[in-house]
Amino acid sequence: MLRLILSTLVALTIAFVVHNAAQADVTIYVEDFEDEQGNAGFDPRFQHLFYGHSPGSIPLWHLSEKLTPSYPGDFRLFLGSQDMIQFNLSPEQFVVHASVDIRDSGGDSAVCFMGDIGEVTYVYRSGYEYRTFDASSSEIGIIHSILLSSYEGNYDNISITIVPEPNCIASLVAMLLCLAVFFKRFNH
Ligand SMILES: [Ca+2]
Ligand SMILES: [Ca+2]
Repeated sequence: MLRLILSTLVALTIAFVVHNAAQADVTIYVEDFEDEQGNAGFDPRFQHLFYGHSPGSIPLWHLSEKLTPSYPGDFRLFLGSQDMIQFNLSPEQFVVHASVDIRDSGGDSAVCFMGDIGEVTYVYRSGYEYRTFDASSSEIGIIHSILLSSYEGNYDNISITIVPEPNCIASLVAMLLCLAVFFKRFNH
């Protein structure tokens, strides 16, 4: 009977600690293309690198000003230009999920989520309503980049979910399992 109680307690402790560790350490950053004052601006945790041709004086990209609640600040890419986004994170932080809202007023807008073990691409064809596209590490591994490309697309709310180094959680589980074994032996 005592053994059953101890085992149950250990199992509950493991579940509780792992659950709380995972909950506490999950961070979500959202690039909403607005600064603290509601003006157009980039989030320094997202690093943008632009590619593409620029005929004449037409810019490759543009940040929309926040004008009204129905017109939130967003980001536009033109004429097949591309924006390669990477993340300014510490080496112990890993992106396990990413999403982006896309709308398009005249042509195809695409997003490619790139991970350690693969990538996934979505193309949104001429839809004026915002739609969310996402990818997770279960499909493509740890996510390291997001590539946007469009002729006339708007992007908003690029969201990344970050967890600490997987080893931290793994060591914690290992430590608790040792503790469980110890309790079981102690009880024999
Ligand atoms: Ca926004
Ligand atoms: Ca912001």
